[in-house]
Amino acid sequence: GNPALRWFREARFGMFVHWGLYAIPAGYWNGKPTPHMGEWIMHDLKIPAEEYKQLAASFDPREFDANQLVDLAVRAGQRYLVLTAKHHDGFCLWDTELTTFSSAVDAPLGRDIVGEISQACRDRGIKFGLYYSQTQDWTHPDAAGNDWDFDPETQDFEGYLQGYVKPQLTELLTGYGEIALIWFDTPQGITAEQSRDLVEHVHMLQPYCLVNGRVGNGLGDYGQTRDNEMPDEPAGDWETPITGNGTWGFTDNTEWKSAHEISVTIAKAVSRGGNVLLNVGPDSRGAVPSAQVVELEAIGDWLQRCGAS
Ligand code: JFZ
Repeated sequence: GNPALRWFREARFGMFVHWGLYAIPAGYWNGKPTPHMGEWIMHDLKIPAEEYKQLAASFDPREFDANQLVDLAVRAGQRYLVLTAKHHDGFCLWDTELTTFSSAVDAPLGRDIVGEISQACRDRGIKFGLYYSQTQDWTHPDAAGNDWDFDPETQDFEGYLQGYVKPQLTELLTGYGEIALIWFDTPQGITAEQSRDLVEHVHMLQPYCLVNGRVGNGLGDYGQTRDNEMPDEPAGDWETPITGNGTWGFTDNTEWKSAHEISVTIAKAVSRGGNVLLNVGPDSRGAVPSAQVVELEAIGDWLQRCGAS
């Protein structure tokens, strides 16, 4: 196995950060509620790419402070953080050469969020990883997932992987120091050869960067459970991603799991050899909902009292 699994096995608890343009509509498009998770609004309401992309012009969370976010992870007893560099909508949280659809160029904010959070993590000894949607990209004409704007019959998915995904991964794995892991997602439709190509590309650039199981086709350095689920007993290296409130991207949902429930989930996962990656969905100003801040602090307290952090 990858020697980097050493830190992963001791990590136990991490912060997942789903942040992007979907935090602006926050679950509603022209007053209409989206039926599922906030970050899926473009897909579920079939919003045309040209219309959705205009959200970038309102992405201006000037008050966002990466140090505050990572300080919260530290207080919660979390040892790693995974940020959505690019989710299914294609919006990029770094200054990429491959598109202007990013927090650094199309957004008035004009900042490199991946750079800011990676620095804050490095300063605090928190491992830093990146979520990257490798198959779905609803604003890229050759990627999967958007059949209301693009025709799957004429798409060049391999061209998108070679000409867009891999160059973007090169940027992320060469421009921001040590990347602890790449968190791929929704591998449906990707061939074994294509998954292998991505794993090799990551490891060529950073041999100790872990790749999660959702790169597809049984590959990757560690396994993923279904969201909010876990195996009954120790089962190799695994992680369970969980939401705080039933959505990954920010919405007005207030059905928070209790700090107690999450603490029990962590205890169970640790006793079965896995890690819990708990999501936070910052709002359009970059703030973590205050109810969740209180909760994270209570979990951190609990971990400290039982000697786990
Ligand atoms: C995916 C994404 O579509 C979602 O937006 C979020 O980023 C989440 C962490 O990952 O959703 C999934 C993927 C896989 C399962 C469930 C939701 N699964 O295997 O049960």
